Amino acid sequence: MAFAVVLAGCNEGGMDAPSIILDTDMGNDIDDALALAAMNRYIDMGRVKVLAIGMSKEGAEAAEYTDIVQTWYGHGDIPIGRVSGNTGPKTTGEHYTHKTCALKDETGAPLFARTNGTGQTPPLTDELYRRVLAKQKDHSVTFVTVGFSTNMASLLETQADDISPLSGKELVAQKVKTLVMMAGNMAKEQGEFNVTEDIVAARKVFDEWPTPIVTSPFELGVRVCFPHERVKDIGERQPNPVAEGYRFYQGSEYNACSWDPTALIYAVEGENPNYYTLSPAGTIWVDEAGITRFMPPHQGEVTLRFMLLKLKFKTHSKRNTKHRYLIANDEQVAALTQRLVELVTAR
Ligand SMILES: [Ca+2]
Repeated sequence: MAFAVVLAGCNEGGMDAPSIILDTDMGNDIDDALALAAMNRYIDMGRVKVLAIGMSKEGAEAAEYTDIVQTWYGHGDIPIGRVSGNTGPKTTGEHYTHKTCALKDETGAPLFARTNGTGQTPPLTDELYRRVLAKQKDHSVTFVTVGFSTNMASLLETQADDISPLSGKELVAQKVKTLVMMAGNMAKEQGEFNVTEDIVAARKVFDEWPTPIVTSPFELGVRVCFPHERVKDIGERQPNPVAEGYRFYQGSEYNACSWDPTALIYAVEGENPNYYTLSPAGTIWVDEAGITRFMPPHQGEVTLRFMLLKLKFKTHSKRNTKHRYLIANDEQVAALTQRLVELVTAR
């Protein structure tokens, strides 16, 4: 079985399958569910190993809906964590997750199976992430966060315990290879949802996270739109919780902007020039209003914009210069959209 999985990965990508932790605000936008569907396809292809899935959204339905999707795709064994930290966003309420979880079959029983059952309380991501990270090889884990920075900021704050003698920051520095985020807007000085919902956490992560960071910014995902006419192709068996959630979210005529899957595709497939180009390495930081700015490496030419950025930048003492972001032209956006559709409608 392991041999077959390795072969499947080689056949398609010829690269080692990365180990990832997915952190999601499942339930706010439907693109988290599309990312989950794509992730499950990658698992089946042997392209990725998923260690844990954490919620950055409050409310029981985020984890319950994720459990339903994972169970449907045959990967309900991946541990799920609930939001940690006390600066998190208060974005509870009735969402597509709630409606999908409540669906019943003709006998009145829940329409979708759960692995973890209803009413169970998942562990906090602080504990789950520490436990998972402590068991991994050094510099082997890719964090993929497609929601708020809440859980990553909280993890950095954790202290040595019976799980690991390392602090959260030390554990991340030792075990994590890269943090891939859907966060920020690099094209305009405009707040982006994942950042503005928890500015304190986003500032902390961009300032203190000790590994390289690659972010897929707003202006990329807004151009990668899942075509609504393909929703019917999600899942070979009906009903499918991603398709049901999609219809509950904005109706069946909506072409879903797919910010989150772009980050996931990068995390799994790496630097694929068919889909995107990476910016040079520099420093991304977040101001008090949640605006993200990129400080490019100094390459000799001192422009007025560079000088202004440097003045603002001086107020920041932490200087991780290994931040990059994804850029895509129209051809790359078309290829990325096609890839997303292939992944989400594959079974
Ligand atoms: Ca999201």
